[in-house]
Amino acid sequence: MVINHPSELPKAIYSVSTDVTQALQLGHPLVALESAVITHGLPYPENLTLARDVESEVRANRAIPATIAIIKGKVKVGLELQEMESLACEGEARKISRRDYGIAIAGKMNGGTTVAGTLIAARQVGIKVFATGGIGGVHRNAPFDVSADLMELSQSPLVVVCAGAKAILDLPSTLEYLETMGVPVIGYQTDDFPAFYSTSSGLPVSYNASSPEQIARIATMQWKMGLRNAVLVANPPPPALALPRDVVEKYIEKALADAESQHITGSKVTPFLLRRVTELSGGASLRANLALLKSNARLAAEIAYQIYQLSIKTGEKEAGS
Ligand code: PSU
Ligand code: MN
Repeated sequence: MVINHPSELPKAIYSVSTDVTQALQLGHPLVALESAVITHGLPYPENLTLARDVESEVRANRAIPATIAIIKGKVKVGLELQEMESLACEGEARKISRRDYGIAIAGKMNGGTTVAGTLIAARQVGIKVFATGGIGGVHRNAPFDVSADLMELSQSPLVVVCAGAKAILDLPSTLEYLETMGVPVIGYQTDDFPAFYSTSSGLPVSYNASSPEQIARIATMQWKMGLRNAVLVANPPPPALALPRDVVEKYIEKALADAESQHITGSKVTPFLLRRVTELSGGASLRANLALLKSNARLAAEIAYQIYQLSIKTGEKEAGS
């Protein structure tokens, strides 16, 4: 399905808020935000505060936020406060990756969209930039547990800002997979792929970009060529709140052992590991998590604004030639 205008989206499935529709029509900067972090990634009430804070962060940096979720079987792009509240505290929302869309819409469910789920809706609506915390990836010691996030990144023409991937994953295999699928991993002012809580995983990125403008140029050139893969931007967590790699590794090893002894499988693995690492580390990991989500929202808004500026310049050039 190729949508040229928000009004062409099937109304039985999509509901796009007024300010997002307006920004889409005017080509103004927009930042998509995921909601699995609200439903499955963070505890209540931090999840609700965070959901509101990231939206404010986007607005403060000259872009319109578009949090995406499924509410009573509709794909909502741009949530009302009350919808955010029900996702944050009701605890019945489904985790929405690609395979879950039909099930959740037909069943009139509520759902929090993962990176994969958010990418699907964002690209259909025409949003170009997306901020998240950490992407899914290849799991350790389970080579067939590969997050659908990776596949979706290979077929979604968006800039996705993350803090790398958590070291609960097999990070070298995750980066290999991204390379195979043609997804460039751009470090923001770094040569190292960050590991979510830690500023570095010790693994190299594809390129070190120094500014939001440079990232906007890279993405714009890919789109001009007609390439459909994402540009993954890896923004290290704020150093003041980042945790040392060896400390995080101890929590992860314990969490992985607990998952195994409790026979946790499938889509429950990631939320279980996230929760367990949070418990084991106390408040420190939660503080790092919240800070990096806001920092990613800010960088995403800056990139969206630069993409908008470039589109104006290109438009002027084309009109004048
Ligand atoms: N990693 C995190 N925090 C998260 C997630 C991953 O550090 O909240 C969530 C994201 O929504 C991501 C999803 O898209 O988990 C991946 O789940 P799975 O591995 O089941 O594909
Ligand atoms: Mn999985």
